[in-house]
Amino acid sequence: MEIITKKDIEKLLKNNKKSIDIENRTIITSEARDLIAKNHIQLNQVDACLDNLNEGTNSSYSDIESKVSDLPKTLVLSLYYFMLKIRLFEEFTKSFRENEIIPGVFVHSYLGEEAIAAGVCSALTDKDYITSTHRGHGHLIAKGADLNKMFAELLGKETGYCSGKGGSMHITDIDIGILGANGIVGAGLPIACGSALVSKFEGDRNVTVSFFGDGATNQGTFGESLNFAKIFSLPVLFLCENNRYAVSTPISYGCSNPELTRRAKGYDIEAVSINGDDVFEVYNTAKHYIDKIRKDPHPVFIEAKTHRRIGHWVGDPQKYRSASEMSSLPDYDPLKIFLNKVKVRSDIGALDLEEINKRVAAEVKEAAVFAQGSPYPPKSQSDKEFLKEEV
Ligand SMILES: Cc1ncc(C[n+]2csc(CCOP(=O)(O)OP(=O)(O)O)c2C)c(N)n1
Ligand SMILES: [Mg+2]
Repeated sequence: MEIITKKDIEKLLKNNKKSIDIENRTIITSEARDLIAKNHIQLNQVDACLDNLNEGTNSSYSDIESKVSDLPKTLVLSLYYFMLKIRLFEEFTKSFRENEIIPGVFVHSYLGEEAIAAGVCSALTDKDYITSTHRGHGHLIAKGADLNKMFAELLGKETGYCSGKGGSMHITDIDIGILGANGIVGAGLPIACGSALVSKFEGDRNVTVSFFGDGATNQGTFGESLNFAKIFSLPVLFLCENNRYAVSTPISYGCSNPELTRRAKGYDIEAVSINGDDVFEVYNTAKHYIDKIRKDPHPVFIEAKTHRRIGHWVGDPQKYRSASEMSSLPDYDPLKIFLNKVKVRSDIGALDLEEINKRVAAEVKEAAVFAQGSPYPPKSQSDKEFLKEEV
């Protein structure tokens, strides 16, 4: 995807150009649009972006697992819908950050990890809870967060989740069970225990999922939370997204033993390791354990092995990753894996997927436009809303 900014238009004007030939996968910033209108520059139709996902699906994933066949069509399409929604949101986010439309420094992208959030959250009800991380956009979208408010928050706009004052890592929506993204690595685990403790006391049968990374398993909160959850038999699913890096530190260096399930088993907690790039494997495993936890409260640990598609943050030059590792990343693309596996479903055709492509592209684009068109919070409010009650 490409974004046309004010700077691009200024460059065109300098070269006396009066027309822009752009593909319809391009979006234009509002400042650039103003300049275009003022200078009567001609341009063709603008539309939302959509990666050509059908190209080059990887043959190493052609082994079709029967569990794809067992799921209802609406569920399969919904898994695709959420993965694609996360993908497009993150493509826009990446471009917005690269073009400094998103202020600040750190935007942590969920690109490449879409199958985990989509698969796990599709096994939850609206009343279940999640705790998220610094890399939280995918979790929030899959749990039903409002895209308009999310984009607006990222852009620092008044209409955002925190009136534009919290940014990417502070998005919370208690009404739909989102107990917060979190900039502090490992901070979600004890919050999840607190939430699960309430469910246990109240007997409400709700389940809390705590998402966290491989790096977070080195934090003290990891051991404390797993021990606490075990001794009180809390209804909590610890969902470790193992993308094999904590910033630039590989798991082989940062973790005493990279077999992370052993850490959970040390607390006598049932633990499994799965392919986190395969949304069917994620959904089926998560559903199995979430149903069990709901019936009989107890903690479970799932390690979902995955691949971080870009840097730790948007703009990270990733000098610590080899060329061969970088070139292998498209092989693990969860959307391509999905499209390859879904071919066995004779009841799901190109038209079904195309309809979702269009719907998602429209929703994401609309949210991006909403955020760009929203005002910044007024200066007079800059020190407000940080505390629940004014002191
Ligand atoms: C308590 C704490 N220590 C350090 C950091 C800086 N930091 C931000 S993200 C990160 C790496 C986290 O790695 P991981 O848990 O594997 O998550 P990933 O970024 O791979 O999704 C670190 C060290 C932080 N935010 N909080
Ligand atoms: Mg990691």
